[in-house]
Amino acid sequence: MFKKILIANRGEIALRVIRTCKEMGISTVAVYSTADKNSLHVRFADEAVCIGPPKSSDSYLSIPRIMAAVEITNADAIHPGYGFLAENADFAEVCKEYGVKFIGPTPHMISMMGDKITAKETMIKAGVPVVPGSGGLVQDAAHARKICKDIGYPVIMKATAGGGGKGMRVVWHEKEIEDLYDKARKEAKASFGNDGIYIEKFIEQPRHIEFQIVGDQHGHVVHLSERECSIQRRHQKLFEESPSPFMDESLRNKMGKAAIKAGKAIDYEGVGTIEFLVDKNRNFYFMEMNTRIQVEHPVTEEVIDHDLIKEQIKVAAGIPISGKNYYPNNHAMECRINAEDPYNNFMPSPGTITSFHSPKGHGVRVDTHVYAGYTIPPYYDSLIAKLICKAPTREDCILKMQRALDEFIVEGIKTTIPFHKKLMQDPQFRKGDFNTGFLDHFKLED
Ligand code: MV4
Repeated sequence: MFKKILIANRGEIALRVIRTCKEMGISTVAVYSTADKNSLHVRFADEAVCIGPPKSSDSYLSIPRIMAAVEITNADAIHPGYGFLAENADFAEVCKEYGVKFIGPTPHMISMMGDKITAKETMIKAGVPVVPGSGGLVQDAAHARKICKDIGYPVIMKATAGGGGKGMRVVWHEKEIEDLYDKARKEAKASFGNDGIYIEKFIEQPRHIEFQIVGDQHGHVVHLSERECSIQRRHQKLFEESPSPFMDESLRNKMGKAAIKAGKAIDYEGVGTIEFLVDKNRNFYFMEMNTRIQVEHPVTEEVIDHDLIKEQIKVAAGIPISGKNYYPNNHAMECRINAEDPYNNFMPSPGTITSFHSPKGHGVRVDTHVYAGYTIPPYYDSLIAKLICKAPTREDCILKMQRALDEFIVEGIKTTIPFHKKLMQDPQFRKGDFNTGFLDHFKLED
């Protein structure tokens, strides 16, 4: 087992990893930018190294600075958390060359799944259902026109280097092709330095349902059931739950089998997520694979009663997993509490938290790095807390979440708490009747 893990991240996930390391008897090293010198991850780690100024590119995204921190502290493994360098194949490669274990998959697995065309090709070969499409790069506008005609409108253009919504264009009519192909390419080039585009049939009003998987170094891949993540705004998830209200035993078995196939196709090592689009007729399609621990992992932890960070560290150390799948034993939900103003287009609201009281009681969990007096720096993402509730049924879970949201006091900044209170009261939401288009028509005020 590792003796010392360096956490190449900040905020709640850095704290989350430190907690599990402590419970496993592993020493911890925090790294931090000057903007984070008063952060709890710095305080609770056994050692802390300042790695640079606030700008991410000069601190949390700087591979040389992080490797320098590894060098001076003698850490034998790195946990990347999510975001920053978590899905950077070059970073995983540097770790390898350096002889420090990157807690996650190999550089090859990261780069294969990072390129969305390669990911889709891999899944087609493995027999995982994917959205019908171009099956490779679009050569030019004339080629795009032919593909669209073959697939049938509407179609969606996506960046092969993308993911998470950037550079996507939905095409409803032939006359839009030239213009939207050009826009998609330019946006992809500007965002990812790669203008490769592919085309798929556009699935209307799908649900986003993802499967958590774990693979070990001995060829076992299992699934830990699904999370429903359809409540998103501009590709930012705001709320997740498990089980999905849309799920039934037959669909879970089919999707679970497909998720395991996807993991086995690349001999996956680590925790990962297989994202699916699911249409109203319960057809499901592989969309992307995330090769990291995700923000919403606590939802799965609560429904299956296992520590996913511990699983990650164990498989990275070469310990085999049990080989069996896990199924939800209860219902769990996560509300993302962001420092954003839900009444004003979710505008970021950094600043000093003047008072903070987090909800408590049975079945209530709050993962956060903030406290009264803490100043949220403007340089990083706006997630300040994750409120996770669990209960025997979805109905009970909603009631518990409402109670917990009512107890949550955050003063001095704007937060997404009012949004979640309204969401919990929505009749369609309460029925479980929603899809990825839900927030397009959601009104906070009236
Ligand atoms: C799609 C789609 C419909 N059809 N692909 C959005 C994020 C990126 N990962 C892929 N996305 C979508 N891809 C096809 N072929 C609809 C979306 C989509 C979406 C997906 C998941 C969650 C929220 C979404 C919101 C808008 C569009």
